Amino acid sequence: MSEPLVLTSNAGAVRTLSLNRPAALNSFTTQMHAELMAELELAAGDDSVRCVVLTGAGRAFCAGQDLADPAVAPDPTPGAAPKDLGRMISTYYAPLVARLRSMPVPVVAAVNGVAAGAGANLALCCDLVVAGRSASFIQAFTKIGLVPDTGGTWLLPRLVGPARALGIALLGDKLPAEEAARIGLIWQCVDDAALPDTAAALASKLAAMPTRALVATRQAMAAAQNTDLDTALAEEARLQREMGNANDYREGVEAFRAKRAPVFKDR
Ligand code: T3D
Repeated sequence: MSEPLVLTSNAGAVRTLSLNRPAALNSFTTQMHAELMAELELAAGDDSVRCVVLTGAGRAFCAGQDLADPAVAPDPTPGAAPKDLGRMISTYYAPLVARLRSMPVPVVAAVNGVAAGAGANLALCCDLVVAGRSASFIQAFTKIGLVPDTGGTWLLPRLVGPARALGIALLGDKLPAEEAARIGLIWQCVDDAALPDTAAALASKLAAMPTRALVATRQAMAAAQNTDLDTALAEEARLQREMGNANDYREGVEAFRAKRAPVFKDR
């Protein structure tokens, strides 16, 4: 039997998913898409999982679309019909972004090496991105005549502002992890050797927090990017009403008043 293209492991309430095509820098085939989506669905539906970590096996995080895949590689035969890349995006990459952005638990990207093309934006879709110092982010699309996908056009300007976003996307240059952290593209850059422990500690911390409040915070912040202040204030009131009715709020306040650590259970 062939090896899974997404490896899974559990540590307490944290599930780690590792993209596993190291010889091709974990670039996406349709099979890897299917396995990743299936694992994300499993994690989403499993109440014992309170945080997901996404990483890559080997020296890369993910090099984006597998450019050797006959489904997308241009056919060199003169007169051959072009491949429908729009279909690839709407069938695979767009649902992947939607799945990640609607996960019922926080998702941490542990970027262990190069993250290029759709691989870069896959990482940036996650709630917190921590990268090893030797990692880099490359909006490789323009280098091969494409536009950013996997949410890049939406994410980049929101993360680093329109001027930097356009420069990063137009030039497609390698952005080292340290620079990515400095300009606010990612949460943190750490020494390579410290990446696994740093990501694990971050994920354990998130797993022990009130999951519903974390997820509602993600959704509210994303929604507020496209609304006016009055709409954002109304949404905050709606969400706070919802949070106020949940067990985690009662537990949080009780624990604070009793000067003990809270035990959050809602999901
Ligand atoms: O097409 C559609 O469906 C539309 C959707 C598009 C989404 C996208 O992601 S488009 C962008 C696709 N990705 C890229 O353009 C990145 C291509 N890769 C690179 O530019 C470089 O490999 C890296 C900068 C990522 C890393 O460079 P380096 O020097 O560290 O490694 P390398 O030697 O280039 O690659 C190592 C191996 O991985 C090599 O194979 P080999 O020669 O050892 O057998 C290389 O071919 C393979 N590899 C790397 N990236 C890909 C890949 N194989 C297939 N597809 C890749 N994307």
